[in-house]
Amino acid sequence: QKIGALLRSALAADSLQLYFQPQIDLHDGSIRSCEALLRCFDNNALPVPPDIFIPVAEKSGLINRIGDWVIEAACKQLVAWKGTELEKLRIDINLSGKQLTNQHLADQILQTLHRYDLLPSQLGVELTENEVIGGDLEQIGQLETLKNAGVHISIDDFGTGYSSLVYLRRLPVCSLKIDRSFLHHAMENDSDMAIMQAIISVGHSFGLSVVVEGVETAEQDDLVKALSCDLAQGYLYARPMPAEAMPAYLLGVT
Ligand code: G
Ligand code: G
Ligand code: MN
Ligand code: NA
Repeated sequence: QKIGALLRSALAADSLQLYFQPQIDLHDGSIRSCEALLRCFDNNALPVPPDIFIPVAEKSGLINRIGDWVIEAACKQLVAWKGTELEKLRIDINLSGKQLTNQHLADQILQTLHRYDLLPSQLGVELTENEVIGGDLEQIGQLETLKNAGVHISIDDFGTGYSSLVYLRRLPVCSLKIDRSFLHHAMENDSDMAIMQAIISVGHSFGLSVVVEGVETAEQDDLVKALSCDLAQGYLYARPMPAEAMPAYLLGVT
């Protein structure tokens, strides 16, 4: 209830914020995309973790308004980056499965992009495996609409859900993001290592790019390169940061 009220007042005051975490291309070190991560601050300006407020938002139905806010905020950020060194950066937002039950979501996203004079390829969406699999044909049709228009579609936390490989083949998807728990344990656990290798190999054979999450150490960076992952995200390269910090980060990298 307290968190519900906090979210409502944050929406009213427009005080939610997007943080951005760069994705590193492991082939050439370039950065062409970043994940947008929502931040909500309490009355003492302390961050409330999304793992806490997203489930509250989903239960209370606020997720639709919050989701709309995120779509708008990502588009505004892309506009703000126009004409700067960040203008080629794609922003990937997280979608909650609940949002896909809105039959107009895909059209709404495409219209918002159009209204801001942006290309669909400047935006990506991430959904977890179960949110995509659990969806009916209508919902998968919406993802298809987005993908056909050029929006990048990623399956988030891949490996933790229940998708069969046959199913994966039919889904409108561009990338798989391997859940960070696998990399975390891969160093000491052979079966986690085997799962990572399997995901990468399946992803590649379906023509998908494979993103590994949670790279924190140089050893893990070596490993994911050796396993021929395509992209990586993690604290080793950059923590999620406010938009203001992005230009300096990219300047330091390139
Ligand atoms: O940094 P991190 O603590 O931001 O994110 C924790 C979880 O919250 C992740 O699983 C992420 O997918 C989810 N999350 C972050 N931002 C958003 C958002 O804008 N919408 C939704 N639905 N989930 C988000
Ligand atoms: O579920 P999703 O992939 O959307 O969640 C992204 C979450 O992972 C965010 O909470 C983000 O802050 C977190 N994250 C990003 N990089 C790392 C990392 O290297 N280590 C850990 N532990 N968390 C990370
Ligand atoms: Mn994500
Ligand atoms: Na994830």
